[in-house]
Amino acid sequence: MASGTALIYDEEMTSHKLLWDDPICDIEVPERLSASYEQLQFYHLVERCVHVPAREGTEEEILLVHSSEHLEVAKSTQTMDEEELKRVSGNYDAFFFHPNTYRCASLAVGATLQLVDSVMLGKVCNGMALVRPPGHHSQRNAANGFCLFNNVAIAAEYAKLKYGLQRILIVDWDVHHGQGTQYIFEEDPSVLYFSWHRYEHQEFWPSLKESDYDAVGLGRGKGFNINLPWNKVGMGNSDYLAAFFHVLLPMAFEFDPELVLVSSGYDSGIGDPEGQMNATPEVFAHLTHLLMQLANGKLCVILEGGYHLKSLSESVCMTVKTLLRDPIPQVTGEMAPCLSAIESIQNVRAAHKPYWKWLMYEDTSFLHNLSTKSHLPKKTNTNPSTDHEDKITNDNEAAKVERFLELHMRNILFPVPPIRTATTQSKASAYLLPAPVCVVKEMDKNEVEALASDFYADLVKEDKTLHSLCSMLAILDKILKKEVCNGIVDSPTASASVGVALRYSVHFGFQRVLCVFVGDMQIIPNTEDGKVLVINICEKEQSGKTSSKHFISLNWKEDADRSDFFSAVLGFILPVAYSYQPDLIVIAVGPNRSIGISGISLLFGLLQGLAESRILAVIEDTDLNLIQNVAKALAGASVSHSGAYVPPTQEKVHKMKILKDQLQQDWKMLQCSVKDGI
Ligand code: X5A
Ligand code: ZN
Repeated sequence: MASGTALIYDEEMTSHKLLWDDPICDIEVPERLSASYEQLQFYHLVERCVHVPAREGTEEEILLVHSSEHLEVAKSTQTMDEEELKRVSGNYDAFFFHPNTYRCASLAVGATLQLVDSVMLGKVCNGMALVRPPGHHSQRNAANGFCLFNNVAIAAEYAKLKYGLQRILIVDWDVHHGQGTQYIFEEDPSVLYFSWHRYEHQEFWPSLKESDYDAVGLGRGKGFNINLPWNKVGMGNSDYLAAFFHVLLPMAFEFDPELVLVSSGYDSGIGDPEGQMNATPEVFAHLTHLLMQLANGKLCVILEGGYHLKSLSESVCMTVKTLLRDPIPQVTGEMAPCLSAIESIQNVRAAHKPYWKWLMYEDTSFLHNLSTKSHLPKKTNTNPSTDHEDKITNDNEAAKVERFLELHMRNILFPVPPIRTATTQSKASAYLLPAPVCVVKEMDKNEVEALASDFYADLVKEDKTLHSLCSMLAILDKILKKEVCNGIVDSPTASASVGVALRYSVHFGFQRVLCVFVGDMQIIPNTEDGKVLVINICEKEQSGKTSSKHFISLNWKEDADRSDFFSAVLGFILPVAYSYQPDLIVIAVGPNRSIGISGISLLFGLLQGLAESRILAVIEDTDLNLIQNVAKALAGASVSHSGAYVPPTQEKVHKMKILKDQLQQDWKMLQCSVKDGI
């Protein structure tokens, strides 16, 4: 299996620059690229990546998407003087030509294709291309919005042609609508295009009707264009994550792409003068990590916008760090999407209901009279949002953001534990090697007694329990001391082990431990102080135990070969987990589990986005295939889920709805519609 992360950067792409005064275009500066690269150097990320050289895109490649007229105009600018360049630039909405623009745009195309080749040929698993000019506004026959050639669209056509791909997902997290990309793939069911964008009821550039949520694609492409318009500025981490949980990810898993391309604009990040949003750099680590669960990890990230140099470069670093599989910093801020975001999410879900099986039984309906619709004429640099308190409204505040980010990054970044996964001499260890694994010596019984006698006396009734505690505690101790990131232990008495693990972690000082039980478990830990949140996934309802804020019972039974658990992971477990913000996760897989291996692998893969990726897996199931898959997921390998997604039955959707209604006041990331419960 491929490993490694490609990084593509060519200094020559900094030569494209604005030669005259133009207040609209003057933010698209060469320093965007050099500052990003320098910050990657500062964090020592460059040397950890596989350096892949850029190349020029060929005319044939550019013509995969663009007209020959457009190509000829672009080529002709190479020999123009400033006056002529200015005149040609004036033919487009927000574009400038420089004599070296054609060369740079051609390198941007070629760099993107080099990245696609590296990933598709298995030289690396994923990667990022730092390119200028950007691409997603560019259309078949026109430059637009700082974009000359549509790098990502060309890459998608190229991948279809060269590698015979049938399903490609494009995720456009730039704050502007990539209308160029939408036009190119509108009728194409083989490319699923997702874009969120600042929209403000069509008042924000490019102010198009077709950027709204009801533009779902045309003809055979119906259902394969997803627009999530933001009608307010100030959207933040929880709004972006809610969009992924409740819109993009379920669609993406049902679509089951063979390759994921990201139109990666960071103007959706805090401090950006265009976006006026509030998302902090670590959210891009989470978005990246979530997308790494698709297409067997084949993820190509291509730079688009991003105009606040500090915000841009820190966000680029968070993205690359995540591609390299470093543990992920906790996302900061209150985990609750704002009302306006929920309204947008509700509307796009309603618009797509006819096209996606997972939405079939969801009771989605349009929200036409948007409560947040502004009737005021738009003024720039005002404060239109009432949902968000600390947004960036002027240059002075943009400088404040710079200082904020300096401090913020120091607070959230932490040293990566030297070893990723710990295990004891066990079934799991064989599968982990030669990954960076530490095989831990069991604690001896006296040590365990000294360490944990306060916690386990009532749980330990047999010698075999004590024995498995020795292994578990040795590993947990290394996780708590940050010597390793995660660990896996097989235990004949998983519930007792978990009971002790939870008490030990809380005793150690952890404030929020998320504990997921899969299968039959006997001992249900005490959750009363809120320091433990239990999600119990079992076949039958536990007698006398109904769900409450910190004990959630999800009755779920999969039919053979039907992984309908995916929708519960994406739409329920993940939102609850992100709302809780755990600092440690314990996952126990017991006997008689009602969930298949792909569901469990997905759970392990996704939950690594939380708790700085600190996970203890306690496995009682003796299925070697299961142990191997969990070990792989913990070691950071991308697990293939292809073809595994099956939408849940009506009965299960109904069951989940009842739980959601009951819990969405406590765990606000569950909210995805306005009429129930808000
Ligand atoms: C790539 C990108 C923005 C164009 C804004 C024009 N373009 N007002 O972010
Ligand atoms: Zn943009």
